[in-house]
Amino acid sequence: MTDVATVPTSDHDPFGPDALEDPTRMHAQLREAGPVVLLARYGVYAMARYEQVHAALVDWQDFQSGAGVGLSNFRYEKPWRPPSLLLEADPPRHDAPRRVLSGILGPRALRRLRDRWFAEAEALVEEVLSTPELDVVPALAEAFPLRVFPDAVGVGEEGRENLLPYGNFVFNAFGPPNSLVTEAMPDMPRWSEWVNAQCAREALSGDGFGAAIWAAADRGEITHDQAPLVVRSLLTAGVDTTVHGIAAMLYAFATHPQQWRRVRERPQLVRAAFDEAVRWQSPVQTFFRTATTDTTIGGAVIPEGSKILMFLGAANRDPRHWTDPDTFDLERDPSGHVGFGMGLHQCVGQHVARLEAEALLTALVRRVERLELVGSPLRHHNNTLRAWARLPMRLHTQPD
Ligand code: OVM
Repeated sequence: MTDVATVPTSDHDPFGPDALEDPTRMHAQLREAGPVVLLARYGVYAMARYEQVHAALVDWQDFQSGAGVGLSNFRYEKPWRPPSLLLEADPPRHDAPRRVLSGILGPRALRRLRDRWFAEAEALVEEVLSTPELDVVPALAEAFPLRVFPDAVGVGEEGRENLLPYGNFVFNAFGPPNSLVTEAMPDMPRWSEWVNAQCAREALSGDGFGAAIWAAADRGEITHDQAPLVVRSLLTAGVDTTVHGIAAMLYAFATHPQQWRRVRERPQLVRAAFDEAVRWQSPVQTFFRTATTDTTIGGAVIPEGSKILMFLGAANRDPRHWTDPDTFDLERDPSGHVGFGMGLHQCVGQHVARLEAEALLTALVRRVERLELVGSPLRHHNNTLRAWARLPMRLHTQPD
């Protein structure tokens, strides 16, 4: 006979306005409560400690994605859109689309974009500096990814304004059907139709990531039916995430002037800086998994079929794993953070995200002596994303 531990219960609503405004206290309480917690409000389990989150993310056999990585369980509920072949699939179905995208978005393939993106970043920073006081969310965090990423995919100019709201809706839709979801419902078909139309071969330029996905279908690496859904993954996951990752980094430096001086002294720190910002803010806060078997966590049995919420943001600040986790610090080695996930599903676009951030930060480091917050930052609430709506800053330039 073994004792079966009971799972602690929590009344926290991770998708309520208080937690979305600042999840820090909730994260600490969920980590303290135990290795796994029952979120009474939703009847789902949650893990907030690094050890358990990491272990579950790498264990795709026991913690599947195919029943959806949002609150909705695809075993019982019809998904609002055809499931992603990457995010919402398990091996073996997941593997061919993953292999194809890994090649197209891998470090080797991105080399041809590097010089162009660095030049684009310099041009944007130069433009922005003509107005030294401005909201860096639209001016930098949104403007840069929107300048380079849709071009790299091969999307036409018309209708690009649909990309951010569509992504924002998808990330909200991983949560419960609260007002963030229901209030956007009327607009969703318009965004969705435009995005789906851009996934067709005819809509894409001949030299981008999109065309490369269709070429992989021609080679038989995925089917022609799968190609538009793989393109859809790029357009869904590739914009809001990088926007909020870059915004997190700009906020981090504006609030840590000492760290800005450090990166200016040693520009080779730009890559670590982005990963440390991703660890510290965790632009993607949460994803669910579904237990494929009765599984024991910390002595408690989580029944087969249960949804389990992985708090990436809480794991990334777990003091059981990190020293001074709440400090944004370029001296630390942020590797092993779960801000891009971990295991089989770990962000396939992470090299794209890092290259965007590196290009923009390099241009800023060259020209900007100090980033100063000149007004109140304003959070953008999303059921999955930790995001900024507004970051008013003065960008102090080098006196010539
Ligand atoms: C996808 C997808 C959508 C949202 C997020 C994501 C972070 C992937 O459509 O594949 O990964």
